Amino acid sequence: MKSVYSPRHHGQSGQYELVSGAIVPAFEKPERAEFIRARLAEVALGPVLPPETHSLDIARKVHDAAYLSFLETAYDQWLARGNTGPALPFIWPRPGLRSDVPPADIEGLLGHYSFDGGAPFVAGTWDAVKSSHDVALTGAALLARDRAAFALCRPPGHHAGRAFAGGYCFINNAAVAAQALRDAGHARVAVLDVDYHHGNGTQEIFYDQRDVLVVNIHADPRHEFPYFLGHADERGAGDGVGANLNLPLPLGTEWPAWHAALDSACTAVADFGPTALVISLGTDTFIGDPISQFRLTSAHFPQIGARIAALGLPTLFVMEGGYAVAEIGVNAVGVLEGFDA
Ligand code: Q9C
Ligand code: ZN
Repeated sequence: MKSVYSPRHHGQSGQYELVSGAIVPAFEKPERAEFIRARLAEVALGPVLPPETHSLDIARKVHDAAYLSFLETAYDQWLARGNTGPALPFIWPRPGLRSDVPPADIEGLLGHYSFDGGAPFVAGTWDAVKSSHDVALTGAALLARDRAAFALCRPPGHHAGRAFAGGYCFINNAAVAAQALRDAGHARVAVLDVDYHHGNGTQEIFYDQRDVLVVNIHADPRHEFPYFLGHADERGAGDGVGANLNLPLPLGTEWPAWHAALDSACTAVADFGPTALVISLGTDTFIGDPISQFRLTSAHFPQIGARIAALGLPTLFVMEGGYAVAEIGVNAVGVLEGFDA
């Protein structure tokens, strides 16, 4: 299997985040992608290609144009205001406040275009975000000839919605890839999200569409981030009713229950009848993950790949979360090896 990788991901670095009331070093850090790249080489999975530069035309179909412009200019606006360091929001327009009038000041705009404080901007953020988007689109294009490909995206994307960042995500790389596959002629595309956290952004983007099935296996949002989306009763809206499936699982979930959910998810994908599949690949389901509470071991990840391969679909793997850095390469590449086996 070919992979796509860009060193420009390093632009998103040097961050801190707020966890349980304390400022701690960011979990979403450059080493993540480097450990995966090293493991790709170690097992000789296949060629690692640089991304082609793509326009934002496809991204504009899944994100608001004004939001994309905000992402591109946010850090310059932060500096122009006289601020320094990472740009982070501190106020959000929850119901009861006005969200229909975008603020003119970057301090307000950060809250307008985010749902948490987990997507910080630094000088290299836009370049990294754009490269991650290019990695996803280059991976999607490989499916014209190849059975599968791996987009080593960083920063991740599945928490980013049509007009909001959050949860370490800015552009929704998996959604952009799914849209590219639609545009390339696939009448129905499925997105299967196996990251520990619910992919609220991907769900929101495609919620009222019947041409893109979105299936999530994730920690029950009553107990885990992103808390405010990802319940089992969210089945899609309008034309999209029936084209969204959430399989929330309790904290502490081990392989047998997780694998049963994967089997249900794969049955739903097969029943939908897609001609292409995008996997939002998070390895934060791993027992050693520092911010997550499922209990998969490294031996389980190849079995995930094997079950996905049994669907027999052209498949693009898009990297999402996974914060046990020392094991992220073995776990993520393990899924790909299991698929290829
Ligand atoms: N107590 C992805 O996996 N912060 N995003 C959690 C921990 C948000 C995860 C704080 C986690 C976002 C792509
Ligand atoms: Zn995650």
